[in-house]
Amino acid sequence: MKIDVLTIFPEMFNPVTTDSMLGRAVRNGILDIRLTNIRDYTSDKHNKTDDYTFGGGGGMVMMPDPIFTALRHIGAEGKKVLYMSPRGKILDEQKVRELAGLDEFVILCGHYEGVDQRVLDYWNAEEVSIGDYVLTGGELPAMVLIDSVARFVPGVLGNKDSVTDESVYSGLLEYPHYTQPREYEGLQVPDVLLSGNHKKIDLWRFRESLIITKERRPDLFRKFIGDRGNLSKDEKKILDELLNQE
Ligand code: 4FV
Repeated sequence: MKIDVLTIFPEMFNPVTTDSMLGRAVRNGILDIRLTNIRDYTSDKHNKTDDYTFGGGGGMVMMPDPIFTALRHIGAEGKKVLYMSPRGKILDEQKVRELAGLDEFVILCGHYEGVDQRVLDYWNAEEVSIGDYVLTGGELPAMVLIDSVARFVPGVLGNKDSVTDESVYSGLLEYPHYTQPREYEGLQVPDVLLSGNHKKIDLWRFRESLIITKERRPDLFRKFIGDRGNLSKDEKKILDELLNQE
């Protein structure tokens, strides 16, 4: 998978392109993350990328020319161009899977008040948000998006990890995890996890996910209840017990 990133701070992406699983995927050629510094495509001696917003009200806006020039230089015509923005649809599993199915796409990272609207209109940029808050730049949101999408690219995750096992992608929040030692400062690991009884372990995990989801994300819980079609008899029993506690 090839991901082009347009940014004025390419060095921010060093951890993503060199460390951890993503860094290994880049070294192995599974991921090709290409960074383009918008500032390299400015036309003035001060490498100006932004100017005051028309209409007043303060704030700076990234000018169209350097971005248009950079997009043309990387051959963005005909490719999906994403713009990281609080105005966008919140990144979710559906969008992550959609992007993971592409051979390549482009991410534009804004700063200040954002980019000139003509960039978004002309390049038919799709605005994507990572949450309802405002950051200083689009780089961190871009890294979040790259990380979430890359996990679906074959070979990026180690054999021990599986993207399809993630509870959040099953509609529930993740159950609690424990590891060595079995006892730590008097704190125990739940016995069921040490029992070797995988059916009991799976049901324990399912119940824990239900409880956590019901408490923290009632929206997801309601949606899960509505879609309970493919639950096993035992799972349905656990869910009914939880619902009867209300
Ligand atoms: C953002 C978000 C975000 C707003 C102005 C970059 C900043 C600056 N991007 N999800 N929340 N972007 O705050 O994606 O252009």
